[in-house]
Amino acid sequence: MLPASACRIQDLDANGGAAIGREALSEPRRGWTRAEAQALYDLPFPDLIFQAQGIHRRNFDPNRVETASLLSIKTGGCPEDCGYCSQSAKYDTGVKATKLMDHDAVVATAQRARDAGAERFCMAAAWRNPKDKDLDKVCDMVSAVKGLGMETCVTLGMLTSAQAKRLHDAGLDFYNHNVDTSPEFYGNIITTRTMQDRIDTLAHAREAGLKVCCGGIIGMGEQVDDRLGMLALLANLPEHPESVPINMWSEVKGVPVSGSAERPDPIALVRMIAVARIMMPRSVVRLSAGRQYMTDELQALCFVAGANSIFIGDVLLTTKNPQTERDADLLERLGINSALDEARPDGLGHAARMTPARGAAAS
Ligand code: SAM
Ligand code: DTB
Ligand code: SF4
Repeated sequence: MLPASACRIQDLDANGGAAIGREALSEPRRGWTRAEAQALYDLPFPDLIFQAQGIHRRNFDPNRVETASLLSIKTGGCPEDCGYCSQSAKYDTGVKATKLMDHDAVVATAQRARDAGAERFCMAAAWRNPKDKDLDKVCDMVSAVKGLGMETCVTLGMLTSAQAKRLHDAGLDFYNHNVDTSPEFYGNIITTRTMQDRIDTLAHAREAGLKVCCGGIIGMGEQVDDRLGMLALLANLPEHPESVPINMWSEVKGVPVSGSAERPDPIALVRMIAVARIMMPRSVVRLSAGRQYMTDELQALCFVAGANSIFIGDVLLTTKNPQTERDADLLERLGINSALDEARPDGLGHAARMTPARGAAAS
């Protein structure tokens, strides 16, 4: 359980600065209200970024971004009706349903991802929930990927406590299960499972000893209030998720959301990342789907606001992600270190090139 620390928005001074001790601002707390989230969100942009950067620096290396790689191990044909998703069998999106991938093909893909600079491997299946015989196969995949020295994550839909325990015993580090949006907007997007179903699965993952990866999507036609409601929901979970993916809706033709979606204002995205950083100071915030629409400058602002994880690889599940070369180039220009650096064939990532060898004259 998180310590109920005393940090409240009313403890911030008129400029959004910390009127209370710096340490208190870095402590995770629960009991966030939407009004507090809104007050942070409404701060003048420089004050908001200053706050977020301060908290980021007290909890993380500000010049490092985590890299994860995604693989769809079972694509399409899903019985759920998530209105944003290309993989629901309810919509005509052109995505073909496949069977669960072969074990060796998954492990070979993970190995390539590791060699290309991914620290974590996330395996996703388009299921409402896994059948026990499929879970056996996924557990074997998890153990093999863990054996490659990578962090492991899976996202398989709803889990029972016993299934979560089995995944934990197989060596799984993280379970990804998103709340997706605010409780109020949820019913506009999904009707085949409830928000409470999702909270229950998150509790089963936690009880089994798994770390939790939980976030949501913006750009589905929701209001800023819904985005902040989603952040308050995440920040008021019994424990903050260790990873918080913020996805910008990755456009898919043929799904209900495509009628109402409007791509979020870039500044609104940065504000949201900054508020997530302040509300969940020790969570890794992943700038997740939607980076293919973002300029380098927007991504740079998101990193300054506290985002410190990305998916690498040219595809996410069924939609595009920036080319790995573009990501490596961007991080290089920003002087941000990552495992992409370490995976360079010359072994001379940013850190190695900027640090003069001992005894060498700096030029
Ligand atoms: N079927 C499982 C489930 O939904 O729990 C796991 C896979 S599902 C693809 C995982 C998450 O990906 C969803 O909860 C949603 O947040 C995100 N997602 C799916 N389609 C997306 C899209 N088009 N754009 C952005 N995020 C998306
Ligand atoms: C998450 O929050 N984002 C990832 C991962 N968890 C599984 C999924 C993004 C999917 C984007 C749409 C697609 O490529 O189909
Ligand atoms: Fe199925 Fe997951 Fe897509 Fe929903 S988000 S339709 S559960 S694959």
